[in-house]
Order: sequence, then structure tokens, then C-alpha cells
Amino acid sequence: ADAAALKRQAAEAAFADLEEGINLGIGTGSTAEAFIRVLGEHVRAGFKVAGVATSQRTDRLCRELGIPMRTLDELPILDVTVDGADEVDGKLRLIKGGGGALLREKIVAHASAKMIVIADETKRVETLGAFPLPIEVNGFGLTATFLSIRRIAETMGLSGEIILRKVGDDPFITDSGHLILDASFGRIPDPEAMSAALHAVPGIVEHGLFIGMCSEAVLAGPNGVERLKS
Ligand code: DER
Repeated sequence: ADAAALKRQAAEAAFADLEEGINLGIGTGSTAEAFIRVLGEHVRAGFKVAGVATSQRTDRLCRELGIPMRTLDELPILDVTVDGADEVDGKLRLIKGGGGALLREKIVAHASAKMIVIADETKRVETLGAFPLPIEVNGFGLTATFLSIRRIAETMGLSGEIILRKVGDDPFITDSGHLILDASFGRIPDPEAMSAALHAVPGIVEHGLFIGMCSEAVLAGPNGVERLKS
């Protein structure tokens, strides 16, 4: 099955778990978009739901497809968030942020009783970190923040490129007006320590390590759909 088919299989499997009438956080990225299209079909067939988007891009697509959308301020307590991931390890720790929406994704996931991650099984890893870790940073004092991240990596015996994400020649700007540094550490043996160290740096707004947030991963592969539960 091709990548698009696997994304749709994971999306349909996740949708099957959803009860009618829930307050639903809706993720960002190509797998999340496959889920949005599945959700849109069911909404058109009468499925009741109130959606809260994790990005302007997701909000636009949901509204185009007729999914009733609310803001997180209108619905600050969500039942479930369905979102993609760049990597999932055996403890359901995630790297997210490939799509540049990690801050709002993490805020929405944190406001949700459950977080279901949907992905094709190639996202399943033994150790997080092959995918460059997205780090959302304030533009003020960027070089100082960069140096802090490099120092943290060095104390953990890690090294690798830390680059400013760009769109063409311009820096990528997130929905919340921040910049993103992508840190290629190769592997992150202690994600909890890395998360805590990054959170201690004032110029870092948030990072793409999601620890203790994912309740279930729905992974689609050539042999069907596998569910990993925490
Ligand atoms: O940016 C994100 O966090 C996305 O969810 C990303 O992690 C997964 O995007 P994909 O479904 O397009 O691979």
C-alpha cells in the first residue's frame, strides 16, 4: 500500500474509536489531513463533533470540509486529540514539529484527556532522534539560544547541526510568530533529560519532544493497523 493509503488506514482506524459529540483536538500534517478528510466525510453524513485546530492550516481545511470548529478558548477541555508524529518510540514518546505546528499541537494535546497519534509504521523507532528535533524559539537573542542548545547537546555527548528552518530564503515563522531551529542529534537516549534542559532556556518557547502525552499510537503498515497503548 502506498503512503497515502497507509495514512488513510491509520486515520480511519483512529476515527472508528471516536464517540459522537466529543470535543476533538485536530492535528497538523499530512496524516492529520487524511484524518480531517475522513472526519469531513462522516460530518457530512451527520456525525456530531466540535473541532479545535492545532494550526491555521488545519483550521482552514476543517472549515472547508464543513467540520464545526471552535477555538481552544471556547473549548478549553477536550476529550481527544488526534495528531500525527515524526517519530514514536516504544514508550509512546514522540518527536513532532516537522510541520512547524508543535507549540499549538502541544497546547491542544495538553488540554485533551487523550492523545491518539496516527502514522504509517515507518515512524516507529527504537530511539528518538534520527528525525531532527524541532525547537520553537523566540527571535530575540537567537544566537544565545542557539549556543545554549549546543551546550546542552555537548553535555549529553550529542552533536550535530542546529539549523534555522527556512522557507526559500526567509526564516519559517510559526502561527504564533516564532522561529524554529531543527537540531540533528542523531539519537536522544534520554528524552526526559533533554526536554527538561531545553525548557530551562528562556529563549526556547517549546520543543518537539512529547513525553507522557500520547495515550495510543495507531500505526498502519503493509500487514494492517497496529495499536500501541500506554
Ligand atoms: O508537525 C507535526 O507535528 C506533524 O504532525 C508531523 O509530525 C507529522 O506529519 P506527517 O503526518 O505529514 O508525517
